[in-house]
Amino acid sequence: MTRTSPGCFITLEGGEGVGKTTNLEFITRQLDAAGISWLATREPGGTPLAENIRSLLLAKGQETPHELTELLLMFAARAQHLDEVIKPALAQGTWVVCDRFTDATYAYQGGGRGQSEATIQQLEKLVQGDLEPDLTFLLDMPVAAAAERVTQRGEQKDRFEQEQQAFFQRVRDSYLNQALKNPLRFRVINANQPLAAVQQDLQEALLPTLLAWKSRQEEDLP
Ligand code: Z5A
Repeated sequence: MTRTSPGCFITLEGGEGVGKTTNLEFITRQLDAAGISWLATREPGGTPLAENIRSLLLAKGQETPHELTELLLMFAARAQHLDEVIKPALAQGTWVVCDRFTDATYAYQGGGRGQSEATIQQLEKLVQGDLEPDLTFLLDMPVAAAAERVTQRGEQKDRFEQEQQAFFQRVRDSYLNQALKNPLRFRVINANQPLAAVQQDLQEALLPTLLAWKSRQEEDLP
């Protein structure tokens, strides 16, 4: 009997402007080269309903969401995204590469806004059960240098991007703390170097997961 190995769930994390979007494309090119089927997605978002929630969250509207409202909307979008996209893809053996996931909630709503870790953990358990990424790349760089990249990009800033440097410093500290607590899942990548060097580091960090998955797949062959 042939079994399909479940796909691998990879997330990219980091503060604004650290290069998540740029490097997500790089990772999917590596997966193509390895002959692996993949799906790229993002949070908040990834389904029509969750993308609508994203618009509500990022808009600089007349009514600023209460901090708990913001937290609940993040998990509401995530619940939809998991059921509609992430879980079905993983079950079929497709790799899912996601631009941000729950570590962003701990960093932004926890570290940034001050929501308690216990509250976030409760929602995480409710929405995800035991599901968590297999591998998380934390693209890390000083807050001021990342802000400079965002400014140079020249796009209008969304509601989060308008926050002050102190907010983003708390976000960065929270991410680094999470990486320290979860060394098996996190790979911290120095994002404050030329793109080619960042991508060299990413490629090396991805390789063991790729090889392990391939060998599991070979074991599953009839
Ligand atoms: N959020 C939250 O609060 N809670 C949650 O649970 C989740 C999210 C899931 C939207 O996320 C907001 O949602 C986010 C947190 C919140 N707000 N913030 N801040 P997002 O991921 O869509 O937004 P973002 O972080 O602002 O993404 P971004 O601005 O698109 O940045 P990026 O994807 O990390 O960077 P990039 O677009 O790939 O690169 C930025 C620029 O730098 C670009 O011009 C690149 O060409 C350039 N770049 C990239 N790498 C390099 C290197 N190595 N050298 C030089 N230049 C580079």
